Amino acid sequence: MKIALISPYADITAYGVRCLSSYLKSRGHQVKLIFLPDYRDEQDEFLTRPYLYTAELLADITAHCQGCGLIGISLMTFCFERVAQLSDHLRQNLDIPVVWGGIHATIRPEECLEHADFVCRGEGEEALAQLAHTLETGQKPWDIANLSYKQDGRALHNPLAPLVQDLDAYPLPDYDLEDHYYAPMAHPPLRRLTLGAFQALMAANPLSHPERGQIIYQTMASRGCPYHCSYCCNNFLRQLYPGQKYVRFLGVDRLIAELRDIRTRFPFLTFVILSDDSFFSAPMTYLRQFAQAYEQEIGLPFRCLASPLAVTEAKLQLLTRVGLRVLQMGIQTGSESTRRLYKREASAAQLIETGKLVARFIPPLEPPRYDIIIDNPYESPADIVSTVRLLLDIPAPYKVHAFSLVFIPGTELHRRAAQDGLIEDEKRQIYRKQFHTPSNVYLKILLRLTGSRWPVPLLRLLAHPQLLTWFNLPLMRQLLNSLRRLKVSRWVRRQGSLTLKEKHQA
Ligand code: B12
Ligand code: SF4
Repeated sequence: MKIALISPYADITAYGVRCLSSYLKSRGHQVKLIFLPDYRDEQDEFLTRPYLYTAELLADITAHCQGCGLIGISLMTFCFERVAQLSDHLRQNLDIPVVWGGIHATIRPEECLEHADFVCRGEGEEALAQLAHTLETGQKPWDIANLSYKQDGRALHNPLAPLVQDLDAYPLPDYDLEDHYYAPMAHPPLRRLTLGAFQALMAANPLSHPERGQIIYQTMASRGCPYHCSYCCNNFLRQLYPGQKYVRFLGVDRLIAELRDIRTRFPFLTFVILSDDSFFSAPMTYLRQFAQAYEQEIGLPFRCLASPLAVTEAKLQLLTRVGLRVLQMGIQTGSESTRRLYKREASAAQLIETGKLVARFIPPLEPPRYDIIIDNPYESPADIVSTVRLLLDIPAPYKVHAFSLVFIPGTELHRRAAQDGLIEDEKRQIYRKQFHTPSNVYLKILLRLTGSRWPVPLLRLLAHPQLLTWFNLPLMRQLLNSLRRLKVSRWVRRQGSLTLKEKHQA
């Protein structure tokens, strides 16, 4: 059967969608991949209204899906509104079943069934292949594990299949480029993803630095996370699989085979990002094997994520020796009560010790990236000050990424916030919320300065609760936000011009 798979994500990595595509191909199906990359979706204008596709783009996607036997769409929560629009349009204009999958479909299948014929919960390789097979052979798909659908207006949810433990059984993610299409900045018409267009789009990824000769390849060595932070999707997902091994790593040989394949296909990709939830949580034996093979066969600089409790000197030594250059680590808060709320296990003292340890590896490590969560309505100015103070106890340089807290549906924190009456309008507060749009811009700037060369005593003064409150007053907020918007629109224009350049190359 021919299946169209659509990715609404801002970047064309769409790892999960590519995994599905190659699996379907390995089961004898044909796949057309459609990417709708557009970094504008993170702009403030979409806080008050949904990001939707133009009528021309909808018509073009519909034309591309003609002749397929099944259409699959992937989504995270923040793309719900545009995916619903696209799916409704496809179902109105084509007589082809539409199936949704991805994290939001897993969390809220009933809501998704308002706009889709089928919903896949959890990992989708097997369910999607079986769905395609049953539809192709005229059988009924009612018994397929992980699938939800409606009968007589009632949503039915089939049981979940156990998690696949042997990830090596899956083929490499689909980077064939054949039958791959994209709409730059979500502008029609869809074009073929030529090698030149692929290169330009990868270079336009905010994590790439083409000016430094760094164009990224992003992938994952594992699925799952050993932690269960109350605001994170893993908190929801691991409850779906009680008693099962939740964190699973690819074999080193399989991971290296993928990277080798990518190097051969795309020699212009010069920097690897392992976006596993916590690559550092891999056992030392695994990391040793990885380091040896990576050094011998790949040798590119790389970036990965670590949970503070998983960082050890031995792991840092090993990985920096073979190319680890950027380490991203969640610090999230310096406040003891927020730490308990988040169910984060590392204490403030452990975070500072880990920060000091990491600092000893700069260079070859670049200044590490520390993630912090801000805009938490449960936090007092004193909690916020303790976060700034904790950061100031870690030796500079480092870069702070401040993310605005979103109550992701399905998580413990979402339940708590709903009970506490903090959620009035989910679309506005959650679905359209921009993780990068801080309500407290002063705090965001202050956090950025912590890892810089600014004198620590001055930053301690600037982190006074009174100042934090004062700069958070509506008028100050408006002023600071206008300045921030100027910066964001410059950035978006830059992405736009890169994509235009790519048009010429294509
Ligand atoms: C890598 C990653 C990214 C990358 C790349 C994302 C991409 N486009 O591929 C980057 C860094 C760009 C990114 C960005 C964001 N991310 Co992100 N990201 C991840 C991460 C770590 C891995 C995703 C992944 O590849 N997983 C592995 C694959 C195999 O799983 P999968 O994608 O879920 O796909 C499987 C199933 O879901 C299913 N499936 C998926 N699609 C479909 C479609 C069909 C038809 C079917 C049948 C099945 C199916 O089958 C797949 C294979 O088994 C996840 C956390 C996680 N561990 O999953 C967060 C995660 C998806 N991100 C999240 C968020 C919030 C974001 C941001 C919004 C954050 C931000 N702005 O700061 C942005 C969005 C950017 C944008 N505008 O697109 C949240 C989503 C929460 C939610 N409910 O929506 C997650 C779950 C993190 C978390 N722990 O909470 N992300
Ligand atoms: S460590 Fe990160 S990925 Fe893992 S559960 Fe916590 S927030 Fe989620």
